[in-house]
Amino acid sequence: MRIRDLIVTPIAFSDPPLLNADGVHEPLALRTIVQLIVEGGVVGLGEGSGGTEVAGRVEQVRSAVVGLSVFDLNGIEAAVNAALGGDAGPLSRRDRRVVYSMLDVAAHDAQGKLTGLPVAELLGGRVRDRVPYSAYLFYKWAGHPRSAAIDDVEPDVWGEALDPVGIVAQARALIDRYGFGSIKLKGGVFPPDEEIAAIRALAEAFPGLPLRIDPNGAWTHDTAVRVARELDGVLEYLEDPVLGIDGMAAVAREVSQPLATNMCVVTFEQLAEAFAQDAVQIVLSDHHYWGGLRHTRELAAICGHWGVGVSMHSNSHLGISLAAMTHVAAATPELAYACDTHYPWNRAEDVVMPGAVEIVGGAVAVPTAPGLGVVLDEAALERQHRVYLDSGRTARDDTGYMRSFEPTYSPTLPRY
Ligand code: GKR
Ligand code: MG
Repeated sequence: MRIRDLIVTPIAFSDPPLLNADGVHEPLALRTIVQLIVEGGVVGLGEGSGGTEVAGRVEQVRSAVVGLSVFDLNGIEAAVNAALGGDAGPLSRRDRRVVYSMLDVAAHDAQGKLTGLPVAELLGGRVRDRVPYSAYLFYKWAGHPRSAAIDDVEPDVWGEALDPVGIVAQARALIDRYGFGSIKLKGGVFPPDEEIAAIRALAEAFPGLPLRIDPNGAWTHDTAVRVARELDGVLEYLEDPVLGIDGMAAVAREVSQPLATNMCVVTFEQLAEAFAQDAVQIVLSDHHYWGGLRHTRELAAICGHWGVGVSMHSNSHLGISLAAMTHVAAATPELAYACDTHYPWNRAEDVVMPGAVEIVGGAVAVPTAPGLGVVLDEAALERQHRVYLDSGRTARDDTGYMRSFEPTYSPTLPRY
């Protein structure tokens, strides 16, 4: 079953003003949707990082993959690597994996449609029928500003969350709607004592629910150790309190709760050093940059062999990615934590037909239809592509957007 064509569609969709250590989310998030057309008419779907540069890189590999068997993942990966210049070329392995991952997902979707099997079965078989996700909380403004005045906002449905009361209200809204059974707070925004207070307020409001905080490396060593000690016994894990493998290892030596990362370990090449230093106790997998679904399984297996836990990272995404995350999570025995997902923040402008991947009772039921189990909404894809074109946006820039309201804003880390 040969690949006949590859269609690459950059899209943009609404995103609320979510605050993080880099700044604030812009009104539009960017993604790339790929369609792998296989002889006989089967179409495999993939979704990955957005922006002009990434979409261009996927375009660049089209002629290299056309003609290959959609079952030949090794061949497709080698072709992608070669078309992007390999190790001698301008792109890092991680950047090349970002491109390959979209094709890997699309190839798995096509393979499933051709064989009548859900992707989870192609990945070794499901070990769970429902994949739990966590409520992903963000400090946020009441809405995107209408002008350069930060308080002149167009209010959104979520409301403001700038203190413990707002964060608890946001958690309540997400849990009421989706039934989440664990909570992650994106931190690194306010002075750590305010974020400790938010975690304590969540612990009080939702007793027994596992809690995590992720400041994306915004803290110094001393701050990280202090926060970890103050929240000892309160957190399920502490995610990226500081930057770098050495920094994480130094914190890990002084605190008792597990440290997790999606920042200092993002490639296979970094695993040996991180494990040797016992810098992280949990790696957040993410098929979008670990090189697709098969390599995510390999990552989990390596972690399992080394006694390191596995969780799952997320960025702004839509339903094709949620389906792919759900299938690989279902087929990953080592995964022992609820996965992250931004989906509740972005789902209103999805490009797949509704209903296939819904978060109910805090989990997504693993689709049983062949492939990923989602159906492309072609009109929606065209609509969101038009939004992308009309926006003139080319890349995510949380810092630049923040600076349009606070010109002196500095993203330099550590901040606290
Ligand atoms: O969307 O603001 C965000 C997140 O901070 C995202 O960019 C991170 O990659 O969610 C991510 C994380 O866990 O670090
Ligand atoms: Mg993180």
